[in-house]
Amino acid sequence: MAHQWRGVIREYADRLPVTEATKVITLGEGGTPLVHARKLSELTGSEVYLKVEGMNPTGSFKDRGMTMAMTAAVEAGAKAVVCASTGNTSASAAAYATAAGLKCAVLVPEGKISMGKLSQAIAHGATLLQVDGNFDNCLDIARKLGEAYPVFLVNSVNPARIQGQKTGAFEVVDSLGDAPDIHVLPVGNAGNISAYWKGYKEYSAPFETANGTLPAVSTKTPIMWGFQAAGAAPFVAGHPITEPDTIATAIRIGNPASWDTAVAARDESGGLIEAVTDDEILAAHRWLSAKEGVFVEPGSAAGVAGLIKKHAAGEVPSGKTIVITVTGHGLKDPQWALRTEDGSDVQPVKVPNDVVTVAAELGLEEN
Ligand code: AN7
Repeated sequence: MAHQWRGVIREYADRLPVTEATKVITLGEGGTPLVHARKLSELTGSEVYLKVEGMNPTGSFKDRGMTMAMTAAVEAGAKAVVCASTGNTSASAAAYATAAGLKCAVLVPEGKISMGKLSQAIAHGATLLQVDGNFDNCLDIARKLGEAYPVFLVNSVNPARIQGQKTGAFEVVDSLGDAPDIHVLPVGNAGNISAYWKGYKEYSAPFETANGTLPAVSTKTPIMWGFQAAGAAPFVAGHPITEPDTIATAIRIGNPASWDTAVAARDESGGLIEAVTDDEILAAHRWLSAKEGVFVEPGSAAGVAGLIKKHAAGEVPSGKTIVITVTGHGLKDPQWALRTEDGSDVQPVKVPNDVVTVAAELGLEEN
């Protein structure tokens, strides 16, 4: 029977801090495809799947957390919300604030967010301020606004965000029938790795709800592998970075808010958080679009870059199930697709309005 996906809160209500009386703010997020990655599976000898989070309403995984954060904002009687963002959080906050009928202010680092994300925040009517500073500076200001002014903070330091984002792990288990052996994802502010780990842990044990105890859904939890951009890799350095730098603007973050929970995810799962270079990120970005048919933004390719790098080092086991979250859509930041490996831009071939010339250009012979 046809089933219309109802968004992550209604689909997973018994595992989220909501009640039947909660007024749910949703745009139908979640229920994203888990795509078998044929070429990555061939490469590694494991079954590799991509959790394609670009299929969310605003084109990134942030919508899973934003439905919860905006629902909580409405429940708290907020009139306005604020967030700091490298782009995707602002796009999501702006859309969900519109759905909730709330005012939205977003703080973004000047010149360092993609055109697609900027357009989304503007299109949804957010007040967008470009701060003369990086994401970490923006988050400092947003936190202070949330504390001392009448605005509700919807960054992932708000626990409602992590609650919503943990549903990504639930969906993976629901699709595969059990948890994967390894879960790979990019790490920026570190909310998502924390959220997935929370979700996997909750699904692998009995879970107490208001209506009784739910049985465990999975038999195990995965090993968590996180990858940061080399120029913005505080977890690899072991301390915050004051001048983070990478072409992957989504994860250009030097002082992750969810530090302790990300370290716990890494260590409790027996996993790792390592770095990949911008060149490795762009190569993985190309791999996904040219070999798998999945178009992501550069930051989203960091997990895939990490898997390819670990494979080259002989550190990816075969015969396992591996899931990689690709976090945001390629149309967010499309100009990277037009960049060739030597750094020049692809120029489309121009042809006259004539079938014989077009056929010749395509190398076709008449049958
Ligand atoms: C595509 O939008 O931090 O480690 O302000 O947009 O949970 O922060 C975005 C982060 C990965 C990193 N991939 O996730 C923001 C923001 C994409 C992202 C991350 C982000 P976290």
